[in-house]
Parts: sequence; structure tokens; C-alpha cells
Amino acid sequence: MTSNTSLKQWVEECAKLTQPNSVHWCTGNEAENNELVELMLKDGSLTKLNEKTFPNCYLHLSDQQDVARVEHLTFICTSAEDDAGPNNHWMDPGAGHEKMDGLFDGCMKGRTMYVIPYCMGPIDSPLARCGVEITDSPYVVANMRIMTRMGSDALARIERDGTFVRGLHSTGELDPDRRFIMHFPEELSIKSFGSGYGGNALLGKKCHALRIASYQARQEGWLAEHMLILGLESPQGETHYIAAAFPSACGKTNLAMMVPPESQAGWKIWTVGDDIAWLHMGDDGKLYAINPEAGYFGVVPGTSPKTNPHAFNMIQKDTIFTNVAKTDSNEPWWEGCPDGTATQNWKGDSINGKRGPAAHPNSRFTVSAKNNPAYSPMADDPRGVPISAIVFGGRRRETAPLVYEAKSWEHGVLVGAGMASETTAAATGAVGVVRRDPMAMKPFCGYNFADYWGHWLSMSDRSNALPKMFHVNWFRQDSDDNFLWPGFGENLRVLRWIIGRCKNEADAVETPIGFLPTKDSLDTEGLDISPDVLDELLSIDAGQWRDEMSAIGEYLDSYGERLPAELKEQQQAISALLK
Ligand code: OXD
Ligand code: MN
Repeated sequence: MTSNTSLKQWVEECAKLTQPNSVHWCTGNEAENNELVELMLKDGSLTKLNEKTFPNCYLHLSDQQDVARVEHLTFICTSAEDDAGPNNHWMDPGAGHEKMDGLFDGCMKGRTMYVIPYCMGPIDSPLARCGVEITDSPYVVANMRIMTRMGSDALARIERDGTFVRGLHSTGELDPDRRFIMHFPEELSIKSFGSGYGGNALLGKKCHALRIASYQARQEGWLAEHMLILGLESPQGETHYIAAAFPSACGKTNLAMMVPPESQAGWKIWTVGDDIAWLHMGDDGKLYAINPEAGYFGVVPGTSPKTNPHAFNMIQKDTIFTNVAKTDSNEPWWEGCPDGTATQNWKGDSINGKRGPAAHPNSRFTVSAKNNPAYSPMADDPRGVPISAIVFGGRRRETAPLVYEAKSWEHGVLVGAGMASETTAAATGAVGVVRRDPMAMKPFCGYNFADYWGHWLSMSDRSNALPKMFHVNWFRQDSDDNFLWPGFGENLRVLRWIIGRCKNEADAVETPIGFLPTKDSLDTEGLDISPDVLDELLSIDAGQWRDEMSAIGEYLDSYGERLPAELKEQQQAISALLK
């Protein structure tokens, strides 16, 4: 229980509405976790994996219709529709509550209601914010314990601060027709019904740390972003921090945990975060970032000693696997896993003769950040880390060069706003279709993008010490579908150029779209890349860019009157240079 009366009252109201058998206040301690695991092993929602080879690892197979975020069922409920913007589905808050309360009515009958106090960010950080999730899912509790600082310490902070984000969740009957994820940013509250999938059900993550937090951040003068945070340490021991936004399932986790290849001996990458960054301006005008999360909810397929050795190693223990396949030796298996042979697929069926992937393409691992050998010692620093560079990136087979630097903060905001990428399996719907995904926040911005870009632009009125901004594209392909750039660990070469630019040490050529590396300033020694391919990676096609800029212009126009004039001016200036 708690001394905070508004929390007590809200929990009572939720219990009255949902009518659970009992209410359990989570402490986050080990005994509690063990009890929940036992319960889930008994009811079949978890299976224990091979204790010898995968100690303390479990497999959860979800409902087959509940494997990804559901953007078409995700709503922002603001009093004025235009405050949610064309980038969101909107519902009137009164109608939203009525709809959700109808679904929640009596939904926890026969179940336990868990009350999860959690803190997003280091528990003693002034940049952190707290929330409470109420759920009827022990799987959600076990995942929230890994993904957030959850339990007694968070409750104590909530009692000290007096404020918290309210999140009510029930898995309901998992009926896709009775599934909604609703956000009420003006009330700092969330209601999620009918899904157990991480992005829909672990309310601290996308719902709180991005949709609600982005709204709150605008009011309070900071930024809540879909960005990894990494530290790049040079052989001389100097570390620079980079925040990078990529759309879902485009390799943020891999980049944040990269192990430098032999050619880059002496360099080191430290992970601060792999998915979300909260950026606050310090008194010195620099942006300081914290990772609000405490664990990783990463895409499993493709994780191997080659693509991400740290992730591969860290998920050998203490991990909850969701929707992967299994071998005869009761070990998890996924496409790209170097060992074993799957005999059971993610649906729980024997593999024999079954078509399709064995592990679901959006199958996930949940694991504590403490398991990551590259976890930055600065990740728990309450002050956050100073950001030298902001990087935007997408999955584009053509048009976008390997890397370029924006000419100014304002131009950088346009680069972020114009981001586009091919869709992935992280959300339901078609995969591989190019769509605009500004700042990788299309599914996550809790208010009108036009106001959001205005908020980004306003940062430069407050500071002359903002990070430089860049755009990268690891995914260029030729007409035979071969990737032009080797990617993975070799991406470090690009990060080195980026930091070189921040230190005024690396050369560049100016083009209409920004500064591109000179051939000599990007280290390509030892890479098997022909001069022609390098040329293609480090140049722009004016015709393609004219089309790209006019598509960006049309997209910006769809935001109407609210669009900041500055953004359109940037777009027009670049279009003019391309003529
Ligand atoms: C995620 C996502 O799970 O972006 O991080 O979908
Ligand atoms: Mn994400």
C-alpha cells in the first residue's frame, strides 16, 4: 500500500471497475519474481528452457494474433483533435474513457490485479520520471521488472515526488477486435486493453517513455526520443556520446552494442541505451541524455556472434524469450542462430513440414542491461551523458548516401522530419514499404508532429552548444540486391567520421543536402570496396534528391497551418540548390 492518497484512490477505482479477486502491490524483490514465475510455469504461459545451457531462461508463446504493436488501434486522446495531429489516430478523451471503461468493466474477475510502481531512468536522477502500471498479467510484471526500475524504491520516489503516470492494462480475451491502446497525454494516463505484446502492454516503454513523455517533454522543455545512446571511446581513452534515431527493427540494438572489428582495434563502444533517450538541456546549453529503461526488449532473429556478439552472449542467461522456436534439447532457436536445429516453431507446433519462419520475425528477448558486457558505467549516472552528435537513419535501398552532416540545427530538424524507411515486422501490416517516419517517431509521438518540429526548432533559441546532426544509411543496395556497405562493426568507421566532424578534425565536401565525407576522410582501409561503389555511397544523385525533396515538401504541407515556416524554408532552400 501507499501513503500517496491519489495513488491509493486510483488503485481503488481500478479495482472497483475491473473487479479482481485480489490486489498485489509489487515490491520487485526476487521472492516475488520467483512466485510469479512458478505461477506462469503452472498455467503454461512460461516454459522453462534448458537450465544447464540457458540458466534462468524462459519461453513465452503469445497468442498468434498478438505479436507486434498495433498502430491502427493506438490512439492519442487530446481535447482538441488537432493537438494529436495527422500523425496520430485521435479520439475525444470522454469517448476514449467510455470505450475503455466498457472493456475494463469486470475484466479481472477471477484474476489478481498487480500494481507496479516503476521509475523510468536512474532512481535518483532529476531527469527520471515515475509511473504506476496496473495489470492482470504476471508476464507483464516479470518483463517490467527487467525493463524498468520497479518496486519499492520507485514507490518511495513516487511518494516523495507526488506525481506519476497512470497506466491501466488488461490482456482481456486477446480478441483483436477488442484491442485498444489509448493515451490521455493531458492527464498523463494510459489505458491498454486486449494485448500482451511488449510495445502494447509494458506501459513504461512506448506508451509512457515516448508517447506520454514526448508530450510532457514539450511542456517542460526537453525531448523524449526513439534513440539509442552510445559512448564511442577512442584508443586514447576519450569518450563521445551519440544519440541515434532509427525506425523499429533497423539495428539500434546492434549499433548500441557493437563490438569493433579487428581493423578498429583500440576503439570501444559503450551502451547507454538501445531504444529510448530523454534529452535535457544542461546549464551549459549541451544536451544530456538518460536511458529511461533498465533492460532490452530486442528483436531475436538475426542475433548471432557475428551481428551482435554482446547481445548473443547476454541472452544465454536470465532472459525471457517471446515467440522464438525451440530445439529438442529445450534451447531457444531463431533464424540466424548459429547452433541447434529447431523442432518446435513459435506457434508451439512441430516443425516437420511446416512452412514459414521457425521463430516469429518480431520474436523478442527481454534481458537486464546489467547482462550487457558493454553496459556503460555512465548509464546509471543521474546527470545523464553529454551528447556530441544526433544521428538519424533509415532503411533506404537508394537515394540516401552512407552519411551526411546537416548544415545547421534547423537543417538537421528538416533531415529528421524528412526521414523515411522501409517498414519492418515490429508493427502489424505490410513489410518493406517506404514510409515517412520523422525522427523514427511516427508511431510514438504523443502530439501533432508540426508542434513537435516547432519544439525541436526552439532548442536553438536556448543554446549555442547543441550537438551536430547527421543522417546515415547502412542499407544501400545495388540492382542485384547486394548491400553496398558491409555494415555491422564496420559502421564504426562512419561513427569515427561523425565524431571527427564534431571535433573539427574530419574533412567534408559541401553538397545541397549537407556535408559528405571526402574519400580520404572516411577510413576504408582494409575494406573490400571498389572506388565506384565508394563513389556511389558518398555522392548524391541530384535527380533522385529533387524528387525526394519535393516528396518531403508535400509531406510537410500535409501538416497545414501549424507547420513551422522555418522547416518549409529549409526544404525550399535545399530544393533551390538542387535545381
Ligand atoms: C520496439 C519498437 O520494440 O520500436 O522497440 O517496436
Ligand atoms: Mn523501438
